[in-house]
Amino acid sequence: MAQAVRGSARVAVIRLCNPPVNALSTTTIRALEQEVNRANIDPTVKAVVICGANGKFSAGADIKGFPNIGQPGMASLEPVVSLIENSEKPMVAAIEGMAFGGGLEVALGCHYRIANVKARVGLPEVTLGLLPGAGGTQRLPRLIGVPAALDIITTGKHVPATEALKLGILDELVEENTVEAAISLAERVSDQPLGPRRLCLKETPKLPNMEAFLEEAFVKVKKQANGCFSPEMCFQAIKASVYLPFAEGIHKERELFLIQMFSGQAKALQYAFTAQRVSEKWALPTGASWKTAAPQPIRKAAVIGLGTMGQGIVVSLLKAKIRVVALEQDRKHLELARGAIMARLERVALRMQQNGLKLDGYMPDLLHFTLDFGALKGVDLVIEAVFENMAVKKEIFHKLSAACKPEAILATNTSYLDIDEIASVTSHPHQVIGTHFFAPAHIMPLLEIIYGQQTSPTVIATAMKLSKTMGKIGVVVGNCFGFVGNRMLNPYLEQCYFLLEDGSTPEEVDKALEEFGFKLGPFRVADYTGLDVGWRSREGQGLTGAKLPLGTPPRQRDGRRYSPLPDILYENGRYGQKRGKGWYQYDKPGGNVAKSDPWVHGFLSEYRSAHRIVARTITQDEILERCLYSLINEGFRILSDRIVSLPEAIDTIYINGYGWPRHNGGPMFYASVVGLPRILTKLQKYAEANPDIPSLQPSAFLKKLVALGSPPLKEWSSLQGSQHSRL
Ligand code: HSC
Repeated sequence: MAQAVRGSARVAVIRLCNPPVNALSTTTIRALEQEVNRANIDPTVKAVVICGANGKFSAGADIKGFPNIGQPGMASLEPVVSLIENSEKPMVAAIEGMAFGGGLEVALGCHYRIANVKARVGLPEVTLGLLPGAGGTQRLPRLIGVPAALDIITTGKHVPATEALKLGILDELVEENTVEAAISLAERVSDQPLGPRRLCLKETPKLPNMEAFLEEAFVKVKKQANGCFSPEMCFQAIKASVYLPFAEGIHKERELFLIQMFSGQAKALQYAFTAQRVSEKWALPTGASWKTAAPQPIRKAAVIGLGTMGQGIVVSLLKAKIRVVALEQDRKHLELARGAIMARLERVALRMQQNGLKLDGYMPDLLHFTLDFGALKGVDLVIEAVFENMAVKKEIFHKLSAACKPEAILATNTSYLDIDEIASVTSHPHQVIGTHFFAPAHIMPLLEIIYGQQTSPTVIATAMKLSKTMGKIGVVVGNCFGFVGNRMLNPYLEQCYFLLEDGSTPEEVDKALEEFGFKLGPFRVADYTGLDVGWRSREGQGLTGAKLPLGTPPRQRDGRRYSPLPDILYENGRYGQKRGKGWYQYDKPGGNVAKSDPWVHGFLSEYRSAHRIVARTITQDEILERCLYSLINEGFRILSDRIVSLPEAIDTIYINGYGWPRHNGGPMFYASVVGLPRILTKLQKYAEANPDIPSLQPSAFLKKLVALGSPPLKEWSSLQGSQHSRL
């Protein structure tokens, strides 16, 4: 609801009120329209301030109402924005918290915009597969020019108020009492002419080389979009603001908005938005949940093991203003880590400044380096980030159990090891939890939070709260080898290697998956992260070639097919980019421009001849089906094992931690779009042709869903069995 509140003798205040974020639902839009009309005809009102309840202007159109768009009775926002703009009384937007999407469009209809210094503005519709549909694509370029509007609209970025002021989106910033400041601004301008303040009457500023600029910008937008259509559509609408009169531009915007609203990509992107929020609401089969468990405060944390992951975790904690004790095993590693962390902190501070974000305090002041476990006495949380070796981790947790206070949370950054086994060596196993960060840890948004058999709900709630404080997306998952993300990755990677054995090249596999929407294909990712990482993990599990018992037939292990290809490359010194050669070649060690490597092609043909494999041409469809369907199949197994019960959790993990293209909604959503019967049939076909690859055998849960007539994704969790869990 929008409420009218009398602000002063002459200024009416209209407050958008639809908790929690004042989303613009049909009811809110109608109420806003009614209040604007009322103010327009009230002769005692000289000016109007529009603000939002509870310190938030508005997060934009109500996403939950999108399925009803186009249906009778749905309100339209643009006419109300025009009503505001065309009012004969000055309209002032008082922005606190955020003005996003339709919220900012309402503010752009106002004649003046004043904001709190901590507010953020933006047009994030593109991230929902849409474009701003209430005049944003026509008014913003008129206000700040095409280059800046393109940047904001095609990326959907959140713009801090300080930057928005510099760009000219805002007229004034205040530290506090935003609404009062808006009322006094409204009083000051109540007799000023409104014509120059109406964006619909302005022309979009033209650049001298407008056409060339737009051509170049289009190429850039398309490249960055990676197969997602909405940035391209945003571009088209902004272009219309340059060449068409305002009314025609609005018409064009509407036309493009409706095309997008009903597209598959918009559905996938809106699903991804909701899936993330649904996944954050965890609940255990015991009934404990985010509603019942209260988090403990984390004021001081420790990180043990300051390799690349540990360094990133330290930076993430510092960014969240948590004091950190950083511990290494010897002086040499400690000093190396100190240098690397300080350099990262400088880069973070610089980036924050460039983005107009205020730095409260100096991050290094919160950091203490040590070699002494005794320094852990007062910490509320320890995150262990040493290399993946169970014996080493157990030794550390045994020490931690003695060194830390009993209520300290002991977290491990393992990416696949058993949390219960690690917890078993401590005297407080209920305080032990897995926090699986993704590299680079201070940048990647995902945090897999793994609970063990004895982990207490308070500890889970604390890990989730910490994740939010660090600006990450936490997803709670059960304990199994590889948890969710890496467990699903295994069959996918296996297929990538088997495809090379069967006749594909790394380039073909990467191309197929990059065209599907991954930013990098699996072989380019391997070169980037380093082939040594995978090798060490396999070595730890006794799975590298050198560890095979004598006489074991190659490409078979315990009756199952395996591919030694990545081990052979690693053992040939091909570590990836860091060595200048891996699945590709690079101009120098550390180079990042991948070029085809004749050595790799020659090696693959020799390998095939040695194993009497007749190479065949493999289509892009087969590459996609084998890689993606085997990954999805493992997702169904994870659901039936109740490692998570909601497919949304798997999708959130894959989008935010594994580069799955968001506009495809995540693997389980994608499966529901492709159709479960098709996935089952293809898996059956590939499993029959490859009986020694068990991961291709269709999961029992997938078969069950198909037998039930492929119910929609939101019903899957209720079909997993009687012991229903929200995880
Ligand atoms: C738009 O505006 C289209 C317009 O251009 C044209 C429209 C024309 C047609 C109009 C016809 C009607 N709606 O994220 P959090 C909920 S498109 C509904 O956990 P945070 C959210 O689901 C919109 N609900 O909190 C959650 O609910 P739950 C463009 C919304 O502090 C709760 O609020 N705007 C909602 O981490 C808290 O959210 C955007 O894309 C919305 N618009 O982040 C902004 N926004 O408790 C999307 C949030 O039931 N929102 N909710 O789970 C965000 O980015 C984040 O939510 C914030 C807050 C940064 C606002």
